[in-house]
Amino acid sequence: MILVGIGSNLSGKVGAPIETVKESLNAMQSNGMKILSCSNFYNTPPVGPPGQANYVNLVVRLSSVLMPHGLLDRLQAIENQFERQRSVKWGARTLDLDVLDWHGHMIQGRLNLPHPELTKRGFVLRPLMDVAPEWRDPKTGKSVSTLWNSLCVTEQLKIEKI
Ligand code: A4P
Ligand code: MG
Repeated sequence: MILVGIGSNLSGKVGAPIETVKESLNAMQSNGMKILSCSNFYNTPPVGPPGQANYVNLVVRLSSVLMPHGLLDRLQAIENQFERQRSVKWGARTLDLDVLDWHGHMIQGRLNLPHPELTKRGFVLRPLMDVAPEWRDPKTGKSVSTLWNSLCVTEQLKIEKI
């Protein structure tokens, strides 16, 4: 399965983060990605430099004939279309589209798969459970619910369904 994580915490040309993420779904559909299912939307506290607004986070499950790097290129083009600036690592952004998994492949380089931070992040694991409860981390074989349950309860409670 192909899984993409979506995040936004900065208003852009189409409006507030929630509008940007909705529009990004249309852009993905027009760029060779068929959205099979979409998670709930979550309000999540920022991981990274302080002083940023909360994020809207979600995960989509896709079907696509695009190969992993082709998919990354299209996703980055969509980020740019929504005025994504790349200045501060983990800084505030209008749109972030991360490839979380591409059919269980493990790759290192310009594209790292599975996404290296995925297993520690409540803002990814919670929506991932909505769209792919059967998903397992290709590296460790751990299920998404096991990974979610290994986060502390205070972290889990910060991930609020919108
Ligand atoms: N890259 C490598 N692997 C991947 C992948 N699997 N998916 C490369 C997407 N990109 C991948 O990413 C930097 C480079 O990573 C890309 O050029 C690509 O070649 P970027 O999006 O330009 O910069 P970044 O997002 O600041 O860095 P990074 O390391 O991708 O950060 P993350 O992991 O995306 O985290 N807090 C909350 N609550 N919610 C969020 O969504 N997101 C981040 C960003 C931080 N804190 C957050 C959230
Ligand atoms: Mg990113």
